[in-house]
Amino acid sequence: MIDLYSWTTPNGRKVSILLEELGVPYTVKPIDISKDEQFAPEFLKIAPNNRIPAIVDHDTGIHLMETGAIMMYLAQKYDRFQVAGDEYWRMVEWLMWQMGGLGPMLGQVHHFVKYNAGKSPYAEERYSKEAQRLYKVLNTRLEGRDYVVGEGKGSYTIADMAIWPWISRYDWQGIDLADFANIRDWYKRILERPAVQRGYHVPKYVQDIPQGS
Ligand SMILES: N[C@@H](CCC(=O)N[C@@H](CS)C(=O)NCC(=O)O)C(=O)O
Repeated sequence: MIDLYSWTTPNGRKVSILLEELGVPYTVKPIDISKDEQFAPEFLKIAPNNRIPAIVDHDTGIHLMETGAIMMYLAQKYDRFQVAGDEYWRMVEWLMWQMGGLGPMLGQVHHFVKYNAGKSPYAEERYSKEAQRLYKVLNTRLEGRDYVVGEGKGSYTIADMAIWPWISRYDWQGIDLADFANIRDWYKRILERPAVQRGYHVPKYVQDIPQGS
């Protein structure tokens, strides 16, 4: 049995979507980051960076923070939503692109543009421009592909699951998905998956899922 420590954010949803896709039993332990529960000493024992999400796998005794590590661990454990051979490294490449680029940069857009508008025009411009650049990179990657890994129909992997929850906040980022047709189609394709619809609302419902307009 797996314990998932999480909250209603893109990083949290990456892992709840994967667990729902895997269809394995898990227990949700909500960590309300608006109440600073991520700093509780008990949580820090499994997540020393005081960020959600984290997991404890009681089958193996392992605990993990960092979504990249958690997703690779779960994909390997169940041998699902990953690919073999050279394509494995393509999947890792796009997973790391999300971890090191898309997530942190869009997080800055949320911070400066949505929550602190007007306080730092320089930061708003810098991160909005970076968001546009990253969307263009992803849109180009998705040309002729259903998913970020593979050609044509390709393979739905943890790389898609890591990227999708960040794109689901396109409206916070001042992004019109009509400008990125490949992303819009990919977004809607993944949105149709029942596991994604369930995983989005973990640990609780806060809003309807943006439909990609
Ligand atoms: N690189 C980390 C990022 C995790 C992260 O930033 N989580 C945010 C929520 S999306 C958080 O816990 N924020 C709490 C805080 O800022 O104190 C991962 O991928 O797991």
